[in-house]
Amino acid sequence: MTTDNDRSDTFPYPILIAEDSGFLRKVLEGNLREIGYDVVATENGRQALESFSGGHYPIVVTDLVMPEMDGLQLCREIRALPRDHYTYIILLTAQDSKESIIAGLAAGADEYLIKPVESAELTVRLKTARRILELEANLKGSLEEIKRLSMRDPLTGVYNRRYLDDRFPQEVKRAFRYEHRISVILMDIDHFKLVNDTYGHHAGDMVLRACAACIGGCIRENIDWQARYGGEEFVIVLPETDLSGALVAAERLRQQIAALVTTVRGEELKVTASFGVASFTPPDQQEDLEVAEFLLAQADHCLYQAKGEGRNRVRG
Ligand code: GH3
Ligand code: MG
Ligand code: MG
Ligand code: MG
Ligand code: MG
Repeated sequence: MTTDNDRSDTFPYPILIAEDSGFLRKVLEGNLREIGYDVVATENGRQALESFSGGHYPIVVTDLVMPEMDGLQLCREIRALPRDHYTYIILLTAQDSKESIIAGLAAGADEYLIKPVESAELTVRLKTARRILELEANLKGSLEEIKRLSMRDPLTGVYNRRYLDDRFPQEVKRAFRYEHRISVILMDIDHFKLVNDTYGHHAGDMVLRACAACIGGCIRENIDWQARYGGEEFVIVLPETDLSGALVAAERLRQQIAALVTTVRGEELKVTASFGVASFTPPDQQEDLEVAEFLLAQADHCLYQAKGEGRNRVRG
């Protein structure tokens, strides 16, 4: 007996079945449809594998003894395929020996059912399958969220140092390979300690947020990107940009930061920032895995110069 509650009209994917007996195939297909599942029916392992490779089938129900490719081989083939989602495989067979059960599970089946199987049992077995698939989907969602969070600076929402360390060398390598230019700007807020000391840490945080937003609004969308490098330091990466272009961008940024007003509890705060700029032009340099590090060091050196020469300026 099935009730409306057991019905599975919310499962969004068809179940892939492999069964060489035309009669049993029809019966199984009828049973599955009756309990609310869509079905794609195939006649042997080979056909099932073809369908599987071209579609999305989180649940497979397969016979064991079939011509061309049997259920054991189908299990092995599915398990060997690189997939980004789990496949729950149910072996459904008349072979009820212990050896056969062990062989089926060893080949990669999650469940071994002995024919004949009633709709009621099929219903609950499929619920087990869906619990596993749901668990996997939830875990994947959590992992994606963790990955997203691990790339971001929680205060400003921009990329963090970890992301920079990961992506910047890749971009530099790509620039080298394709003989593109790439530039980097290192920005450091001037006398930021004084902001904290005068207005408090919270006000400092607000200024950092405002600066990140200001940078975001100032750079080319989907081409340039920024990361929070340290406390009050930001790195801006400018692909396809030479030194003179990057100096222009840094100067524009300098002016916008200097014009930025952050209002905290009625107080209007203004800051300036200093900028170091470095650029990579392919023909001038030998291939060097440390180019990314070198560029950042060079930008840091220029930033130091900007600070030394009185701050609120760009040096490259
Ligand atoms: P300079 O012009 O030489 O760069 O001077 P500075 O005061 O900006 O530099 P310094 O390195 O002496 O101080 C940086 C300050 O940034 C000190 C630190 O407390 C503050 N800071 C770092 N991270 C944060 C943060 O997340 N929030 C706030 N409010 N302050 C931060
Ligand atoms: Mg068979
Ligand atoms: Mg600093
Ligand atoms: Mg500073
Ligand atoms: Mg300092």
